[in-house]
Amino acid sequence: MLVSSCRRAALVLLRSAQPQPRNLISFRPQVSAYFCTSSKMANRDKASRQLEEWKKSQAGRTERMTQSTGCPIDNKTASLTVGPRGPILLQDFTFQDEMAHFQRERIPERVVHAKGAGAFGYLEITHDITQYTKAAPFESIGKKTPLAVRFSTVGGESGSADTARDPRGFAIKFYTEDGNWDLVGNNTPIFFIRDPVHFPNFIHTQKRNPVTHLKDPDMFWDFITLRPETTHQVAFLFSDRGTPDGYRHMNGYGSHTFKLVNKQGNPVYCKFHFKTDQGIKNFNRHEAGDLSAKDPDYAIRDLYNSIATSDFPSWTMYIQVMTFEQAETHKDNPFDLTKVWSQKEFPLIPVGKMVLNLNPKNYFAEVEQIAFSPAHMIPGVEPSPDKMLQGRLFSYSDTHRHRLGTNYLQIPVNCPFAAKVRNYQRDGPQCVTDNQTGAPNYFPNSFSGPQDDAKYAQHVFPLAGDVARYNTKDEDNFTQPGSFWRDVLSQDDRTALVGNIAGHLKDAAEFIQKRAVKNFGECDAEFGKRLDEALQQFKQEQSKRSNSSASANL
Ligand code: HDE
Repeated sequence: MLVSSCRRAALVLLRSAQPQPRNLISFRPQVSAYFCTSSKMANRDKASRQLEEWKKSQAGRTERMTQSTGCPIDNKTASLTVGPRGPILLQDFTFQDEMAHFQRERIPERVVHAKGAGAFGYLEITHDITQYTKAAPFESIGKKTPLAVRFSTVGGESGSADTARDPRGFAIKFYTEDGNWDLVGNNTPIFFIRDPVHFPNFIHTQKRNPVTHLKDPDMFWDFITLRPETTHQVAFLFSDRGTPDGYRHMNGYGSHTFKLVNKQGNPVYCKFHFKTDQGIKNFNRHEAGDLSAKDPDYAIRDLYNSIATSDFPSWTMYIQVMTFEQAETHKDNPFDLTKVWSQKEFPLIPVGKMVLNLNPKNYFAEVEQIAFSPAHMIPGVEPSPDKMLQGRLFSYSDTHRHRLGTNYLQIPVNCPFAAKVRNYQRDGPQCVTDNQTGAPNYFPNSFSGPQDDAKYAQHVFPLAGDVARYNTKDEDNFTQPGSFWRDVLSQDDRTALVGNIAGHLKDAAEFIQKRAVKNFGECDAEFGKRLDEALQQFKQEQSKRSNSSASANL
């Protein structure tokens, strides 16, 4: 009797901890009338006042302090000792309980995208795209689907600066009636590589040198210049778009090519775009550098404060659509993640608006533990053959099982609360649900276990080809970055791009610099020439500096 009521209580608690769809949509944080009386305090932003606001929300109530078992604690100011000078007794469970938990506070940080900020909100549909997809969020105009977002930098550790030059992660989790759909994208429509086999090596070049534990001036540019398919993304990254002003002033992209399937079972290929309604704003390298010292958490603070003051950021969602016939005959490989789809050929189709209107209640519970995976799809959205996407379909759930455990989908922020999970999985470490109570744990069965349904079958398609390892290094790497240089960037943008690359590349070995100049010159001769000149200038300045310090030492 006791056990079953405990279980019920636990379930009620668990459910109340989960973000509820309606709450998310209608939630409006109190932009409350809480102003400090002292003029010094009045200048503090919402993020800095979090503790004061908490106190206010408690309205003078003080809760009983307990051990993690719920047992009340008599005195938290001293350990239990024999006499005032100790030693400590093993029977001091209040002390043991706290220390043992403290020793286990850290979970592994994400191997990439370790530093980030999260928020909740919704997607509201403004245009009908049911001719392309049966996916639940797009069912009808006006439909709102609750969602969680996590923005991040990629290469740095969890304590690194928010304004570092890096792509920004732009990951969205839609809580739909058909389960959670994760669109795990970036703020760039392209990526450095087109075959996932390179990913761990590429990432190693952005991390620390295994001997010096320092960022290494050669590793990144060595890899980049040996794999010229990186050129397009590197040109994007070293423009001022590589240092966006926080997370609100940048676009988001699903980046990969996906497949959409409609109610009739007809497929198209698709790209997802989220254009910022706040307008694009970037820092130049000097501003970004200054901020990394003055306020390394700039982007987290900016997002938190904007939501806390009801200045809710939003993005307009679009798709691009390509038919299977167009994909077969197009001059470019439509599944190559280093290339964009021309918006002239494949115009943006408006879909809806994504609004973020709710800050996390607790960072660790709802942001550190949120677990996105490109494999978390729903009927109506399917993978394309894009090798990079295929590689990611395995990686993410695998890393979550390591980082968060087998039952990571039971953690409230990850649990598909708008759908009901019914299957034949049971047990495992940290199983915190009712474990599907008495339902049969094997299939097929004759005892009312959950049943599969052919209406959810994926789109059927033929495939053929020679099984081999295809090196994609020498595919067309330079046409699109060339037109990025000529047609997208302004004269000022090009000057910034050259300065940003040279300022970073100047520390690499000379043979690597030469290879970089050659690759950028393949995009556009002027690009290569200007980069070469900028590097020469750095060299001259450097030798002038070392000559003058040598003569000062004489
Ligand atoms: Fe990721 N990536 N990635 N990535 N990625 C991770 O998953 C990986 C790629 C992206 O806020 C990891 O949970 C591989 C492209 C975001 O929690 C890991 C490949 C794009 C986030 C992983 C890629 C992304 C991640 C690390 C090459 C944009 C943060 C921790 C095939 C389209 C999500 C984790 C969050 C995180 C693997 C390339 C976006 C290791 C193998 C391309 C936004 O699983």
